[in-house]
Amino acid sequence: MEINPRCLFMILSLGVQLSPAEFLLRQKRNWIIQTFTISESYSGKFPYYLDRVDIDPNLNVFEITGQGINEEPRELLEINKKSGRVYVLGPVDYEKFQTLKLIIKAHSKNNQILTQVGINFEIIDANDNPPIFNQTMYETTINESTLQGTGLINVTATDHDSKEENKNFIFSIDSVTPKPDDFEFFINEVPNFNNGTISFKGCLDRKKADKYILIVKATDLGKPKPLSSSTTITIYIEHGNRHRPVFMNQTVAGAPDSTETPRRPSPQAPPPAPPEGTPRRSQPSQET
Ligand SMILES: *[C@@H]1O[C@H](CO)[C@@H](O)[C@H](O)[C@H]1NC(C)=O
Ligand SMILES: *[C@@H]1O[C@H](CO)[C@@H](O)[C@H](O)[C@H]1NC(C)=O
Ligand SMILES: *[C@@H]1O[C@H](CO)[C@@H](O)[C@H](O)[C@H]1NC(C)=O
Ligand SMILES: *[C@@H]1O[C@H](CO)[C@@H](O)[C@H](O)[C@H]1NC(C)=O
Ligand SMILES: *[C@@H]1O[C@H](CO)[C@@H](O)[C@H](O)[C@H]1NC(C)=O
Ligand SMILES: [Ca+2]
Ligand SMILES: [Ca+2]
Repeated sequence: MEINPRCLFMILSLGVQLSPAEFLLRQKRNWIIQTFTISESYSGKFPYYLDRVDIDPNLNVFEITGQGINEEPRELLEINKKSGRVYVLGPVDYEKFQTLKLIIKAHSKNNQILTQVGINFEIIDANDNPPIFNQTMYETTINESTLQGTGLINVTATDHDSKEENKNFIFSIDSVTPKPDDFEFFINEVPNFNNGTISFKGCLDRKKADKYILIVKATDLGKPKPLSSSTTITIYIEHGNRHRPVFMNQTVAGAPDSTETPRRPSPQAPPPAPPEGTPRRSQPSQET
């Protein structure tokens, strides 16, 4: 929210002028902008001493208002009206607040001239968000005859930090199970608009494994400590040239079980090995 200092000053002047006793009160426009910085990354104890506001010794501060005090983020700051000492009472999130604007109102001790001082607190971004995948797991089914270099599946991650180095990240493949023999998976390391594409080099052979489980990591470039998160990608390999599977005795007691959706998108696909813990509902066709 932008506060126009002139408007505030006018509102204040009107309020003061309503009192006849203070009719002769003169207002002085005195905008001294002092700026402090607060690091989002502070991880020590609260409250902590931050800095001092230079309060003119001829002034009597009677009110300090604004963000961090009586506006969101409330009760973040405490400023001593006499000493000007500023204490930070809790953590602040740069992703929510980048600058806090406060107003200090004071009367001069001798002639009651009203003074307003604006002070700003700038929040410094820290790397406090890891890049997060848009799904905790992904799966896809690919044909055994898929050519190397083909994009198999896309993943997306986003990092909510603000500074470039805190929000930029790279993808990497942490592990592949089982370990592939004569081929390898890869992912584009520099994400294209936060998207990564999994591909492979070499030759797929379903006889060696009919599925691979990849742990893919997104790691940001934040300092001093990069943050990361992972996701699981399951890639089922299917035969390129098999017959349509025959499903036998799939329905119990008449009506088809509508909650039991097939795992594979392709109707040509042979049935997958059932995942652990689920009852086997169909049998694969006999190989000849
Ligand atoms: C991945 O994204 C690219 C670019 O948007 C798209 O062309 C491609 O079809 C996608 N691949 C898969 C497997 O979804
Ligand atoms: C996550 O990202 C992938 C790849 O960009 C996309 O295909 C998928 O629909 C997204 N999922 C969600 C839940 O947004
Ligand atoms: C890649 O990222 C851009 C921007 O975030 C998005 O608009 C696009 O849909 C994404 N593409 C894929 C394939 O996920
Ligand atoms: C797999 O490949 C075979 C033969 O090359 C083709 O007939 C079939 O449609 C493919 N299946 C998928 C899901 O792409
Ligand atoms: C299917 O189930 C019926 C009744 O339970 C049984 O008689 C039949 O032999 C089964 N068929 C196959 C191919 O398993
Ligand atoms: Ca941050
Ligand atoms: Ca980050």
